[in-house]
Amino acid sequence: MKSRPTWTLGFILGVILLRLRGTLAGNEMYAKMFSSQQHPSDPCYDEDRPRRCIPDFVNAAFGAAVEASSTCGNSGRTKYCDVIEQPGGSTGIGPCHICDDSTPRRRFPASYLTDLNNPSNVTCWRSEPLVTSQSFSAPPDNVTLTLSLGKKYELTYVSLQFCPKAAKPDSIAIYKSMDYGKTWQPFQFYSSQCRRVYGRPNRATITKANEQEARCTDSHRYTGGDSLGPVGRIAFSTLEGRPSASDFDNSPVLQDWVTATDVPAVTVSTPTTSTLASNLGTGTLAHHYAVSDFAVGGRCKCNGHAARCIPGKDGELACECRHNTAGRDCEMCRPFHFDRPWARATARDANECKAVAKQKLPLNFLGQPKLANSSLVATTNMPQVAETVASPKLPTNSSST
Ligand SMILES: [Ca+2]
Repeated sequence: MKSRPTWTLGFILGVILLRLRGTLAGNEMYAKMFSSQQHPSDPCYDEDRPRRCIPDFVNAAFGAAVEASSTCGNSGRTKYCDVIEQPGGSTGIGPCHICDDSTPRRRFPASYLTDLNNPSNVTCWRSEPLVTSQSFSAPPDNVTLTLSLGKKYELTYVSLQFCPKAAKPDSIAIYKSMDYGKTWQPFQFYSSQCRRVYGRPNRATITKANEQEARCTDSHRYTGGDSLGPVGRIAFSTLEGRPSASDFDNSPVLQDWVTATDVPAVTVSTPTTSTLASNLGTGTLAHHYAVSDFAVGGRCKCNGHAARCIPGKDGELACECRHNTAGRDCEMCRPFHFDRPWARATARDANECKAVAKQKLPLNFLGQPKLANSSLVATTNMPQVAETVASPKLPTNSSST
């Protein structure tokens, strides 16, 4: 009890010191927050000079919504059977199981396509069992997986990892949309019969004249087995084999080519010679597809004018635009910043949008129309268009530049 007053005093002093430190740290953070846009820590500026900035490379599919045209167990208990690869490359039917969406361990929802891909706990989406006719002329039994990114991305690769003990599709088409699913363009085809299934030559050469053309390849057949082999992954590299890839900055065609908001993959089931041989007489073969990981590697598309994408006020992902640009993809100039036409930033030139002639601008809060050298000063006087930055922007540094 004797030491209590000392302890109390020490405690109070401690609290005061902590609060002081807290206030100092808070002020520092406050100051940093406001100056960050014109600070070297902003990747879009080198001191005060605008420079190209790009969001991090990510798996844009991670956690994204996928719509599957068919999911085993969605309409109640369904029997599906393992597909076993036999020596010689043919496939047979193994043990059968039940899928049922209302039972946790029997669920195989589309969300398993884009969840954490943990090799020690693989989760698979499964299609309903499909019946493949043993005739080349029969209509194909397609399954479509549509991945929605919710924002324009520039994609480097698209990959699908197939699960073991399920059929590996012989033909797969990957499409893309740049307008949130209104229109679709082919991105890549896989088939052992490119000409027959997709009407394209196998492994065509891409020239400068057709860089936006989807190729067809049978390369997935040669990963160790009859169809997809034991590895069971297809990976489409968007720029591989395209001549302008090395000069991407100056190729609007390829910049367009890699841009996507949605990526559907469509399997087309066509009987291969070996399944025909092993199933002669049975007429049909019931099988299902199973995919553990649908991944797309790329960057949120901001045209070199933002270092990250964040959810906007409407909850939709948008670029955090710099360089006086605006729009979800920083694809236009901010209002009153049309002194030069909008352009994508390159390694050499940030191509920032510039304020219109000074006399036409409203005065800033310092009462000065001095804006030409600052990319951010005008913000508080300007209407906010597609602005996603929540932090206020102060002109503290502008008068010294
Ligand atoms: Ca998974």
